[in-house]
Amino acid sequence: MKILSQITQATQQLAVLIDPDKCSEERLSLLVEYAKEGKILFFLIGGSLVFKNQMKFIVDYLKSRCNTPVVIFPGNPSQIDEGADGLLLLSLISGRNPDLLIGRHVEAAPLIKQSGLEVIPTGYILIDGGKNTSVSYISNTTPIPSDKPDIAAATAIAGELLGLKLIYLEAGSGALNAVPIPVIERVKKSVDIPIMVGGGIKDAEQLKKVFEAGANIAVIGTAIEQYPHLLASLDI
Ligand code: 1GP
Repeated sequence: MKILSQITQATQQLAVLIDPDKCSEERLSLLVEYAKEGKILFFLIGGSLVFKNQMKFIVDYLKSRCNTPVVIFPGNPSQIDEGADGLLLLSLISGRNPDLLIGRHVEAAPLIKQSGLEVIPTGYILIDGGKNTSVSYISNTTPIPSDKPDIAAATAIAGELLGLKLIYLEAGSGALNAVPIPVIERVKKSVDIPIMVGGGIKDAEQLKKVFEAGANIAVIGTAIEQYPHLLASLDI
């Protein structure tokens, strides 16, 4: 089944974000075991800043050991790896940086078109997570204030009307605060496309609240990076 169809049908499913610079073979092998147990809907690989040349190794490692889809979450076009299954084509619609609304897309479009990757057009919306994050700093954009669900909802509706297929509400990796529940609830009520929520989710209790607020998919990176067995305790 196509990844977007899986996302659209998903309720309360988990995507695990792998930062290619912070990934060991030991950790990957644990993630593969949890993926085989059905705990992970798909892997996301990438990040705002990636310095080590490990993308291909990680993609090949996962693809050769389990059937869980591998989706590129590109911080820049150099992170696109043809061996993966899909790609989030991110439009940073909470920001006003033209490069991240259309510029990078133009640069990468021919490569993406010929890659054979399943492209998932995604409205990427940054929500203030209580501290400045890499994604906000590197993208040179200001997140939406966390107490402004109306702005988040209007932004998500605009993304849906523009034809995007997925909304990703992002507090930023390692955020102090996850995306607030009222923001998730408001966005969920406002659009008919699926919603993915990530940044700062640290435990099972928080994850449950994010799901109850309406997230189809939750993304966890840092907490699982620090303690992969967290996956065992999650009710998914
Ligand atoms: C970042 O939303 C993801 O893009 C995951 O964030 O690392 O805080 O889990 P964390």
